[in-house]
Amino acid sequence: RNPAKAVKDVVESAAEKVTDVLAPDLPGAPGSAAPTLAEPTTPHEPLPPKPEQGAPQTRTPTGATTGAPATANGQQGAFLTTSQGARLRDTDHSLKAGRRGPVLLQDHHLREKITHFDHERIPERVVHARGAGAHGVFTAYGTAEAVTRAGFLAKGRSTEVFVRFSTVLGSRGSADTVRDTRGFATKFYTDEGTFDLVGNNMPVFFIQDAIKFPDIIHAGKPHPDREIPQAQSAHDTFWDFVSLHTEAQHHTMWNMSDRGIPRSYRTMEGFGVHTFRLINAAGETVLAKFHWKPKLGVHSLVWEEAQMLSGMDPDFHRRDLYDAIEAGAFPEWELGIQVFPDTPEETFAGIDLLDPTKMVPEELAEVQPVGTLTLNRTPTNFFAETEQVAFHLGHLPPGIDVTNDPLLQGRLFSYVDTQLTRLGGPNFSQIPINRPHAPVNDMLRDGFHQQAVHAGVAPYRPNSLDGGNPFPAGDDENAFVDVPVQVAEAPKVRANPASFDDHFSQARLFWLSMSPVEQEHIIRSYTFELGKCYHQAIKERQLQCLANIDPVLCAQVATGLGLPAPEPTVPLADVTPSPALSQVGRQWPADGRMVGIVVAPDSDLDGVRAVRRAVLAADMVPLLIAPHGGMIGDLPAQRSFATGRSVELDAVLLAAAPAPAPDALPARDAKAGAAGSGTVDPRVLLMVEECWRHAKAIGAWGSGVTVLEQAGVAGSPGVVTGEDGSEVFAAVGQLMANHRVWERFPASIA
Ligand code: HDE
Repeated sequence: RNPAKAVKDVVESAAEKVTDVLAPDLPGAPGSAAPTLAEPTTPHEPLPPKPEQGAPQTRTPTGATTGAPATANGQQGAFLTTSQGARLRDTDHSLKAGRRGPVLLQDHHLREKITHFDHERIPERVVHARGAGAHGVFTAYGTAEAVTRAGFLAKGRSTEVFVRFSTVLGSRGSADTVRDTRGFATKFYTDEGTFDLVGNNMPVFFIQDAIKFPDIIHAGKPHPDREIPQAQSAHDTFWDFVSLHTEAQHHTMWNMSDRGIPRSYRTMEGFGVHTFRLINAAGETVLAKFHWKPKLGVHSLVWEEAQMLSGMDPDFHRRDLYDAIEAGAFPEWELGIQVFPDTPEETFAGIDLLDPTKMVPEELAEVQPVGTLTLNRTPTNFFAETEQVAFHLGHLPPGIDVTNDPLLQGRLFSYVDTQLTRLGGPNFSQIPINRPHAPVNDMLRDGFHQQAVHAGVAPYRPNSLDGGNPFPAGDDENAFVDVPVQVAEAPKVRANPASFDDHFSQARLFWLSMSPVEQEHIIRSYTFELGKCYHQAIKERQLQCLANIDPVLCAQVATGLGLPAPEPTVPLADVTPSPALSQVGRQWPADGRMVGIVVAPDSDLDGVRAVRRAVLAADMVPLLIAPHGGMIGDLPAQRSFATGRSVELDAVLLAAAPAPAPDALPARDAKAGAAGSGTVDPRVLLMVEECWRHAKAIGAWGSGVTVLEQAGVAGSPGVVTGEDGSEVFAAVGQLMANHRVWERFPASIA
């Protein structure tokens, strides 16, 4: 399947459908004689799931059957029933003693319906509550075969996957575009047992030891007294903790960078963070770190855009993911591994591989591609799949093992434990989305919500009553290997290795690897977040941390806060920057990008049609924005000036200079009475101003050029004009491959 062509077909057919819906001879259309849509009265079977949207399969036999269909989907037959299958006549009225009388206690249908509703909500995840998931497939290149025996990484092997992306701090209903770390958790349903790679979009973590996890999360979550702010790190308790517990400084730097506000899940990198141990067929081991590389490149929002989106479209990332998949523009990532020799020191190039606050720059250890992940199916039911999916680091196939990273070790305990409360008991792996696709023959029995009807009498080993079943796998029968790593003869201590004491060198490495524009964004986010704190002592303490990372960074933030910049208290680390960490200076495919085209009835509609075709041919998505909804000539308006806003767009093209529509608010300049202004709808001017501020490409032709002049952006970088719309779009498309018109951002420290 050619995703590029698929997007084009879907977008074109969607545009046709818009036209169809608006055609007057369809039911419900204005002027149509046809009846409006009504509830059907003839009984029929439930509607089938959307095409290609079946629930996850299971290959796990559940033992003896009770007679219920193995693939029961919860909805069968034409008639409404109770949960026990008794048909019902009425679900709209309670059973009452007379039409005006009291409701009777005996109304068992009412009580069943309300009781179930009362318990529909389950506890949200204590962290990563807000998320979006999708199904897909992972196909291996075979390049990892030399270092791991994991079958799903063997050449050409395809494995079904479910991925859940998330923010960390916010509640389940919080906005997608807040400044935060993003979760990137992947469940590989391998035929040797499920493998969960439960990573983030940043390669390092706040803390080195799992015992500090409740502390960092309590500090980041809303204040316990007033429960504000929601899904933000810009508050006193967060900065109190990270400035005291300085091992958090490296991760905090990533949060304050553009990585904290991704443009899309599709443009995020993913990292396993910890170092894992891989075992090959010969029993040899290496240490390895996992990386996900997005095919569309790493791309972020700008802070004002992110803030506006939190109000305009709190579901921005979720919608983007689903829209892309449903349009056939399947998001793709390449899985890569950094491989290190498995030495007793567990270090590489002087970097302690067990310290999760440290990364290994790609320039020192290349990320070797091992396969491609393609997300190609949205969930059928959010709760059943995205909400009930349960990841766990201990879900490991033969060929992948853990290391002694103390953060990883604590996580091995936490993830099953949390499901006991969240999913109500120990049988969560029987929930459809969590069912392994490998045969399961465990000896776990009973417990809340047991779904299986296990056969046999001997769920223990050894036994003779069940014929000895289940049997342990022999050496050559691909069992999980616990690598017999030598454990040091050492006293029990609550202490870290000395290398864990370096808290600033990699934060400095990250800072020095950024382009001037990215550094400016980092300065602004520290200034914003610390500016939201009330306690002076916390701001001063964080400034001290910044001084230990880089005096220029510290001085700039101090100026913004109106505080003196302290001197470093530790020697500044001598580090080599890693250019791979910067998002600037590279070109990426612009597939799936949104191009707004502002049109009006007097636009050159043939020109607009040609531009629309050119946008589709470039695998981007054209959005026609017009003074009103409905049709502009024979073209459907997808947004009106009332519903469209710049933050949804990656670039804007102006094919008109529309006069203020009746629903427009008075123009700012018109109020001031400025000469020559006020002839363009102020919402169009605002759109252009915002696109300019957010460093997006802008193009105009014909009367559209007037808009650029009135918005005061004509002639500036990344603003293209011409006689012909298609030529203007060609130039804009080139600019979009850079992601932003970077030179438009001020870079005060350049
Ligand atoms: Fe998690 N984490 N975590 N975490 N984590 C959870 O598990 C925890 C950490 C990550 O989409 C919880 O099922 C501890 C690092 C993701 O369902 C919980 C520690 C990384 C998700 C938990 C960490 C992550 C979680 C909450 C410190 C990146 C969402 C609900 C030792 C490598 C998975 C749940 C999803 C979720 C505990 C640190 C990633 C409570 C104790 C480091 C992506 O078990």
